[in-house]
Amino acid sequence: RPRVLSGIQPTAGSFHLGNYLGAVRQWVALQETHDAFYMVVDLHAITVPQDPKELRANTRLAAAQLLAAGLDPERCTLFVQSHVPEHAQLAWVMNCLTGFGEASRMTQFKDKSAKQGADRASVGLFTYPILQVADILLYQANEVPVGEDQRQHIELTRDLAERFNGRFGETFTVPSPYILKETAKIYDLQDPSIKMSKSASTPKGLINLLDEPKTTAKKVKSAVTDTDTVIRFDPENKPGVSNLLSIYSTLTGAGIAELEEKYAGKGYGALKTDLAEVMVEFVSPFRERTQQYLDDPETLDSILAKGAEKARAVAAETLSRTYEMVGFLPAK
Ligand code: AQP
Repeated sequence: RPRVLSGIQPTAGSFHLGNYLGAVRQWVALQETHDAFYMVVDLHAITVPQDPKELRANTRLAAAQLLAAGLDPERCTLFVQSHVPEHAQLAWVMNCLTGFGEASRMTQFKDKSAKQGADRASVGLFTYPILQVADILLYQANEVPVGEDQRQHIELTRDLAERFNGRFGETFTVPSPYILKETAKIYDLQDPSIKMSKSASTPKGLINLLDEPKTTAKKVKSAVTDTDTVIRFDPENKPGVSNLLSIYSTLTGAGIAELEEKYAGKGYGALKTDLAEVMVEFVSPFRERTQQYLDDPETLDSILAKGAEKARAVAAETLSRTYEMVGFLPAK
């Protein structure tokens, strides 16, 4: 079976619709066909300041949401990144292989550090993509299911894997991004020119999966569209409507053309009312299942402990081979 690896940050509490449609939904599907490793990336979370208590609670909350979304610990390996120390260890080796200029070109760092003020951004935020390289290479992943915003980091992973293999000998699998066109980028409901994101979106533009279903319905109904009335998939000229159609289509399995036909001659109101209903039907059981996992932290922690054990077996082997290739003297 080919292998997949991906991760999600525990920082925001609730996952948002972009996280789910862009990434987690694919994770659930891929556990059927792939040897799948999924993790809650708490090491990445501390690249920006975190409250320790909240970080711990949000890490459990992220794992509970992944299980609620449909990850099955019998079918995939689900773990917390800091439970597998090899991530930080391989990241150091990868840091030493990366050019400063090369790391400086990562657009996510540029965007995020610009928001924080360049002097306040941590070195961790700067090297975040290189930790991500280590995350992926440790598991010899063939594919990495992510949203479009991560494409550049997967490119860096490919470059560094090839560089390492070229310099020290064949060690790492060179991975490919797994990005579904339809859901590669879910847009903000109030400003469809930007991606839906926990840091850039306004509360009204961001669908948090754990919001009250009532709130979710309200946000969908007040989504920004355009002054035209035609319901047509045309991301360039009608980004708001197209975003709603993508979301609707993915959540229900109805094709875009089918939806265009269904709503021909009807107003935006009808589309939004129906989509609000679809969203409520999706988020209500998701919220309940998440709560069930949170109510039983012992079971949750034991799932994560088993996951970490399985992950470490693979990670330790790759790290030990990497150390050998680099020329570190083995400890007796
Ligand atoms: N709007 C989106 N559309 C499609 N995919 C998205 N992803 C995030 N936003 C969208 C994908 O979700 C996965 C997990 O991402 P993350 O752990 O990096 O989450 P994040 O970066 O904290 O999410 P945000 O909201 O994008 O955070 P900020 O505002 O900090 O940048 C990834 O696969 C990502 O591609």
